[in-house]
Amino acid sequence: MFCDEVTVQFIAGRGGNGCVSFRREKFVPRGGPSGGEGGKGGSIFLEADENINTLAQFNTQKIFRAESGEPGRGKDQGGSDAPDLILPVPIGTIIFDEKKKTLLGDLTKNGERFLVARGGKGGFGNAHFKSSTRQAPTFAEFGEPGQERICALELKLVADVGIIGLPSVGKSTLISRISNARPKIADYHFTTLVPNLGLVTMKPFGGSIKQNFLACDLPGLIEDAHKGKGLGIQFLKHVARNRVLVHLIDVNTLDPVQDFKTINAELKAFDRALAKKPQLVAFNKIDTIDKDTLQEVARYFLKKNRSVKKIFAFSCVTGKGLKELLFAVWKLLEKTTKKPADVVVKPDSFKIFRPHLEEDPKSYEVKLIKKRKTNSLFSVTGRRIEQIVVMTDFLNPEGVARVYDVFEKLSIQKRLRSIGAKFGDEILVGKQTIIYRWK
Ligand SMILES: Nc1nc2c(ncn2[C@@H]2O[C@H](COP(=O)(O)OP(=O)(O)OP(=O)(O)O)[C@@H](O)[C@H]2O)c(=O)[nH]1
Ligand SMILES: [Mg+2]
Repeated sequence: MFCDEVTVQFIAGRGGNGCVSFRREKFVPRGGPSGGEGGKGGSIFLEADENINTLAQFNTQKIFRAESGEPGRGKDQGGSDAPDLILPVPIGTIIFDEKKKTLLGDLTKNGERFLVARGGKGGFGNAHFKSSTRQAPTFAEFGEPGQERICALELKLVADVGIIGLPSVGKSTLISRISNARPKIADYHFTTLVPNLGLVTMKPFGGSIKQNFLACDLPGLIEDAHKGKGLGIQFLKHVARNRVLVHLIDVNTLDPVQDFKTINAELKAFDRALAKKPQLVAFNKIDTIDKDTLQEVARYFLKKNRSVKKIFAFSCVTGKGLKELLFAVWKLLEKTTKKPADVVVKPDSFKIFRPHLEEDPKSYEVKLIKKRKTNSLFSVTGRRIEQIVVMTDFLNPEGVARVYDVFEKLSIQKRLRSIGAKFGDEILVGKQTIIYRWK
């Protein structure tokens, strides 16, 4: 089943808790702290995979979870990290936030990855907190919860060439003649219900082995498709990424000029940019008419459409004219981008989107939320400080003391004071409230 829009929830793995333990060895009366660090929780990545062409797997499963990291152990042993969960998606998958307002990522090359949910950091064991002033810490951190995120995924197929036209003009027949795609072909309208991708190789048509491109056969359009007629225009979004369009017209049609106009009007109604894409116009099924009639139809068509400089003519049945069409497509492709379509992308040039790395983990913001006579409410937001707080065991006084230390070290206390915080005020960090204890 083809599917090009889904909403999915991703829950990354929690970090393992840090461990509190002390060395117990024979003849060593007071061994030091030896609690190890918890392992990292698994992150969730989406990875563009050329062998997949639909988001249908996300129709049946809506929530994905990665595993949690192992807790730390005594004798300074760290827990192991949980494996990342890598979910293959089709090339051309676009990732939005839940409300579809912010574009988060766009996977356009095979192997490219997007981090949808970051695994939690493992908690430090008590061994980590040993210092000259704190020789026997009895606290450890909890593991950080994994990031949770709901994303809307949308697929826009990334084909070089889109084949468009009215129903039954032979779009599917053409792609099956020139590529490895084998869509359903039949002599009734709307045979094709979803787009089909095919890799066109020009070698059988006298081209070189390097000359190949991706083509996309789209469901037929009819007049008022943009108002929902026929299969509607929901698939036209896939055309947005085509570099070139091949516009097919059945040579037996009553009025090729009108057919051409109808399709172009639908493109324009959907998105003006689509109507401006370079188009090659071609008559199909020329095996069904004689040469003179073809010439006459072509002349009439060109006269009525001055903007069309050349009209191609071919037959999927006899193969006549296909070579010429393909070479023209290739030439146009070369002209429409700097890169020829056969450039192979090296694996190390793949982008990995990690939006969180762009923010400085140590930066934070302080704000006055509610001014009250006795205890005003402030907030501190920032990746690192929120992480420390969420990983703290607030039932352990030593753990709490460490949070206050961090407030001083990162000058959060001073910044809060500068905006009016006083002894006894409340400070919200994530979901945790901390009392401002400085006089
Ligand atoms: N004689 C002849 N018939 C053709 C040619 N190309 C396609 N056909 C026939 O035209 C009919 C429609 O072909 P399809 O490829 O299914 O048309 P389509 O444009 O994909 O149609 P939709 O998917 O419904 O939009 C089929 O019966 C094909 O066999 C051709 O070059 N010559
Ligand atoms: Mg079809």
